[in-house]
Parts: sequence; structure tokens; C-alpha cells
Amino acid sequence: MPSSFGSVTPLGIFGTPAAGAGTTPFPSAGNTLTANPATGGAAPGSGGETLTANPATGGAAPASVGGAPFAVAPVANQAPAAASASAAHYYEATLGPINNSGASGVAILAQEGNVLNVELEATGLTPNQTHMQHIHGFTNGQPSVAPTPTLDINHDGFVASTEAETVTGPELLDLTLNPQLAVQQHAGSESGGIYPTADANGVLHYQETFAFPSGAPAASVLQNLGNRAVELHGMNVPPGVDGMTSATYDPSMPVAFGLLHEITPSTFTFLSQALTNGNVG
Ligand SMILES: [Cu+2]
Repeated sequence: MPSSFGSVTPLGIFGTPAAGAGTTPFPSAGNTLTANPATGGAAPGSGGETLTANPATGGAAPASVGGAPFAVAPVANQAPAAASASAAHYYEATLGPINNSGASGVAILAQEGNVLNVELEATGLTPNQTHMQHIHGFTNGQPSVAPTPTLDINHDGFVASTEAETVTGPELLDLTLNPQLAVQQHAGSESGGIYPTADANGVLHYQETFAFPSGAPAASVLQNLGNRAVELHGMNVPPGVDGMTSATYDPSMPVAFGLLHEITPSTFTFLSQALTNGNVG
């Protein structure tokens, strides 16, 4: 999995410093995050799974920088020294329960160009079950809003995925463990997507990097991320709900939802470290 995107340079997204910050790829210990606790992360140098550099704090000023702050900047990190600073954008969604699921969590996104990194932790999920998770939104720019019980049009006591989508927007990106398939914009089929499974305690950890070919239709999901939302699915439902004929696990039932909003690089770093340390969710 780490080599899925061998043709891209994933570290640029995380190595881009704020203007004036240190510009070496590994400015100091403590700024290197191994982001995938579930899989044990990737071996150093294999790319894709290792977050580097702290764009907000800049970390400790590297001794080698001296008076030429950008002299050692990697090619991918040649951010202008002035106004525009970093081209990376960071987002957070606080996930709250839907359908009285009891689930909650947090998702953080880092986006630069056509590369998107997603970290997510959720608790209170149905244990040992696979949970579909997506970025939802509207491609016309309409902001997603949180679903409410009033959307239960068929009055079965649950807001089904299709009912929720009237306000959240459709699935725009499948947050799968095989992002090479998710690069295709969601087209109404879950075929082929591999989603994470909650552990025996109902806890789910997720980290993945999506690299979209330039100009690919799916890359549009990266636009207006601040108007979009993260939604998790899957819970046990009684008979008669969502077309189920018996009490069963309904993999599509929404269980957690959060609106994305842009955060500062320092907040992203803080949250990313907290996720890595298991202190969030
Ligand atoms: Cu969804």
C-alpha cells in the first residue's frame, strides 16, 4: 500500500513550511509523525505514510540554515517567501453521532494540490464491523449541512444515507484503504472499496493519502473542502429499517457526521500528534 503512489511526491504536502520557518525536510525530532498506527506506518523513505515538518511552529531552527533561510529548501517546497506562503490547506471535522449511534470522533485533512491526506479516529462504533466512510458534498458549491431527524421522510425512526444526502450532498470521495480505486470519483457503487473495521472496542483509526491525477474529475472533491463533510456509516438496526427484513447490521446507515472547516497549520499539527498518540476520540 505505501507504494501505491510511487509516481507522486507525497512529502511536499507536509514539508511545506510557513514563510520563514525552517525548510529542511526533517527539522528536528518531534516533528516527524508516523501517521499510520494501524498498519505500523511505512518504512522510512517509502513515502506516503510519513508526515514531516511542523509548518506552524517551524520547529527548532536548523543550524545549517543560517542566514539563507531558503537555501536548503527541497525543490518541492519552494514556497514564496512572501504573502502566499504555503499552498497547503488543512481542515478538521468534529464527528458527532447520527441516529443516536453514540459514535464520535475527529477527522483532519491536509491538502496540497492534487494530494489529500486524511487522518480519522472514531469511537463508539459497532465493534468488529466495517464502516463505510466518505467525504460528502455538493459539486455546485452548496455547503453541506448536518442531517437532522426531520429528514426521516419514511418515518422509520432513522435518517438513512439517502435521506441524509439531501443536505449533506452525495458521496464525493470514498475514504478507503485502497485509494487507487477511490481516485475515481464516487459513482454510486461501493464495488472494490475497502473500508476500515472498528476494533473490539468500537474504535477506528484511519490514515490514507489520495493522489489525484492532474485534471481527473475526482480532483474536484479537493475544491471547496471547507464546504464539505465527513460521514461514517454502519450500525445495527431493528427490522423494517432501511429495507432490512430483520434486525441486522446496516452498513450504510449514517452513524457519525462532521462539517469540515479550515484550520491553521499549527492546529493541524497539534491534532495530528494527538491522533498519533491516541489522545483524541
Ligand atoms: Cu457516506
